[in-house]
Amino acid sequence: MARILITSALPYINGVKHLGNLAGSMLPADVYARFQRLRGHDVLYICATDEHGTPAELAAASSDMDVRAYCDEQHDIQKRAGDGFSLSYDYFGRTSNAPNIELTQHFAAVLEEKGLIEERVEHQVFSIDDDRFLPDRYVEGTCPHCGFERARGDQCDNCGRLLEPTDLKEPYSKISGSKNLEVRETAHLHLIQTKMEGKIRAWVDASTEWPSLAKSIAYKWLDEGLRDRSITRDLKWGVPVAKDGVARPGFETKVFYVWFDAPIGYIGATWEWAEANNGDWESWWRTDKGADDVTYVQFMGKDNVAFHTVSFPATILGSEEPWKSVDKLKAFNWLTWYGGKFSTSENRGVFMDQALDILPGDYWRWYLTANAPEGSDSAFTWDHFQSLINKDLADVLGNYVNRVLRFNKSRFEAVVPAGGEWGEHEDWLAGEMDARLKSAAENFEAMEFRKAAGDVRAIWALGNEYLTRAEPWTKFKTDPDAAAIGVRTALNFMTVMAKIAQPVIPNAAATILDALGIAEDERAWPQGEAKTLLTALPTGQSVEPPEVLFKKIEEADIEAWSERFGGAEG
Ligand code: B3M
Ligand code: ZN
Repeated sequence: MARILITSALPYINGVKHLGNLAGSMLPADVYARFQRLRGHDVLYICATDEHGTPAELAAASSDMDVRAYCDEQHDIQKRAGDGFSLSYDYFGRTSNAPNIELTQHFAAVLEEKGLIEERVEHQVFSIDDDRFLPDRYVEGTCPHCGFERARGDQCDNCGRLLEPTDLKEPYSKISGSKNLEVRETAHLHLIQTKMEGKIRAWVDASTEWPSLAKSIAYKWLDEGLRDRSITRDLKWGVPVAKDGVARPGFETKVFYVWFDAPIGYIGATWEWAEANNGDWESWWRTDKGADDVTYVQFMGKDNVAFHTVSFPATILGSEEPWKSVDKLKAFNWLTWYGGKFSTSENRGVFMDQALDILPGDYWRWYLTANAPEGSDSAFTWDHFQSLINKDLADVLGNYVNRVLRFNKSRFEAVVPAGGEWGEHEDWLAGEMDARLKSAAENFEAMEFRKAAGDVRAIWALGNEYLTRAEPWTKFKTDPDAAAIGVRTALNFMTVMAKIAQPVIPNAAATILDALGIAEDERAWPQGEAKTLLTALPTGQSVEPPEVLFKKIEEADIEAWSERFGGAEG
């Protein structure tokens, strides 16, 4: 039994995430966590809301709420959305909670001792009317590159370039609209990443188990050369720049930059988990306290990779303390909405809460896994969604389950029938199943989710092909024993079909396993001889058809949803 620590990028607090965010971090992390639990491993899956920084303050202000109250509310909303998608976090914490604050201040202190943090004077935009500095998104103005008039202080949404607030032309305050601004000098803490370059590169070189997307992004940043960066901001909401409860002189009105404390939040949330569950967080994070046998796996979208392969390692490695660092980093491209961006304001795309309004979580989980943006970006379209759901879930899986269980009920009194002998059709099924099962396990293990879903689908399809060969329907009248072995094998195979579906569609899989009378502790990933797996159900065990597993998506649904959320013409 291995110990596997899994984290997915922490969803930012300013509103419910869209399906693309789900597809590129939380969902694959969950699928992987479920798979590894089914394999019998000791898994800890940690996530949290990322709560600090200007976007949180601005979102709270525009809802007319105190920022803490806003974060409390949004945290609960995101927690509920995660539950609706059956995200099986062992803990869903918050970066604004006490453990993360303590850890962030600890790391800053240690890094400073090691000579990796320095105070440097910077030029910052100050608003005279608001009587405060305007970091990041608090200032907007004209982009110096493309002339876009509402560029934000940290980035231009039109040309995508990263900006400094002082780069903007005709700047104005996002708070009051005031143009009465000036540039003032103020001190900030800087993380001296340039001193860490060699160490980080050596660590990336040694990280042989990262999938290629993460690795290539890491090298791109290293090759461009690391830059020292400011890790504090003139804001109220965030981790105070203090040590042991005492504010650092000159930093009374400053906090740490959100990207400094957010990844530390993985550790903070594990600490929260430990407090709530009487667990030992250090045994997952400190290699001197038991974490040397932990495999740590991270999931995230490609825009977050630099922060996890350069900045966070600078914190962790720079401390020279025995912290666990990532072993496997799985990154994703974008899920697009018809090739473009998801956007609430332009009514393009489905957000997590809306998705659950129209269909249960399993439908989305299947689509987003089978269509994971792995090798390249992948586009969501309603037609594609409809066709995957109707074919894979309703026809191939759902229809098989229904046909077999209904036939068994009408002909064999809803119990696993005895009679008949294992023969050539069963040999055929066992052989095919064996090869596909191995491939499915390898692909889940390698975090190749599209391929893994393809194997799962191929195994489901074997069931239908077996029925065509064994023909229990036709044989029943002339040779009831031949029908019995056919149905019995089909039922046994159904247990396999459902067990391997558990990582991706846990609820539908549970419904099938319940119908087959499989106990909770007998639902592990199927391992061992194919023939043993296909003869495991005790004859005489009662098996009842479940309610319809998946309903088909109709043309009328597609029309209504395209209208509501945007579609081809959008
Ligand atoms: N909150 C993801 C984002 O909002 C960011 C991830 C943090 S992971 C430590 O883009
Ligand atoms: Zn621009």
